[in-house]
Amino acid sequence: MKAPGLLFPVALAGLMAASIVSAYPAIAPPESVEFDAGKAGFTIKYKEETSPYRVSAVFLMPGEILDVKIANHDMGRFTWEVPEGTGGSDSSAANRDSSARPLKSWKWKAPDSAGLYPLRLRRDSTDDTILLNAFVMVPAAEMRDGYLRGYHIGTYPKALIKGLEFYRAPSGFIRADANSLGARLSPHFKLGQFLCKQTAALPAYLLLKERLILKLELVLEKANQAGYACQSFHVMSGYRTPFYNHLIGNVKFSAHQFGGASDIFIDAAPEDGEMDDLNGDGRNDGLDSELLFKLVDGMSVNEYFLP
Ligand SMILES: [Ca+2]
Ligand SMILES: [Ca+2]
Repeated sequence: MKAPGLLFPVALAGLMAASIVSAYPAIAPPESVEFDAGKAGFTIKYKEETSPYRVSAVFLMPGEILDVKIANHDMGRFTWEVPEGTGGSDSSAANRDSSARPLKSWKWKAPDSAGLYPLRLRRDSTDDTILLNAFVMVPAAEMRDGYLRGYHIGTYPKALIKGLEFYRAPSGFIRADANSLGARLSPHFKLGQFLCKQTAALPAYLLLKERLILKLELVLEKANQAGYACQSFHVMSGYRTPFYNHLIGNVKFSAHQFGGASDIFIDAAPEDGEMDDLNGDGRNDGLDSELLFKLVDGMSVNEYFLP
């Protein structure tokens, strides 16, 4: 999971082991912005995910129908906002609030053209809002000889690895261009942090699983609770194209190639592109990544990913 020759990143992939976080050595954080987990006062469900975050992301194929539900009970009325001209006639009819009972679910049809479409769900009584950034992907069917619109991706296996759905060959890719690089996927992570490190001009294309971003937010919150003040992680390796993975000498298919893994470290004090000295021993090394690793390893995947 780790790229060779790099500084002890912590790999976050697949499922995390269950058990409870115990005590970790905490160092006094430098003067910094207080960490805000970025949660709205309600929780939404979409695809297989559950998110309480004021900014969330979903990746869709053109024409795909997105279902968004409020997970909580008795929250009153919500206002659902979609970009003008999107939604489709069917979905707008389904979303019309004509009954006395407040709506708890909405549908949105992804437009045919790839891009970023901000969807908003606002709780009328409190103005709490979740911005759900919907990324409509470019179909993988457009790939020719391992290239998608000039970007080198390589080839995915046709069969599922170990029979797992997680490793299904992608049906589409997220487009990252100058406008969407800075787009937020969650309160503390942006699309541009997950690009493959291969040298290429924009637009680039990538894969991400919604679940990975939610996990990263959870780990980030735990890290802050443990005393490691940071507003995001340094993502050393996010998405890897099969082409790049092969280039760096990794011949096996890994979760990185399916957008389901990232190698991370804390780089906040100082923010210098290198992992921080978390245990305060004057060195940035494996002992520091071990602290972060313990945090990830000790987390339960059930905390709120499951209903
Ligand atoms: Ca640093
Ligand atoms: Ca250290």
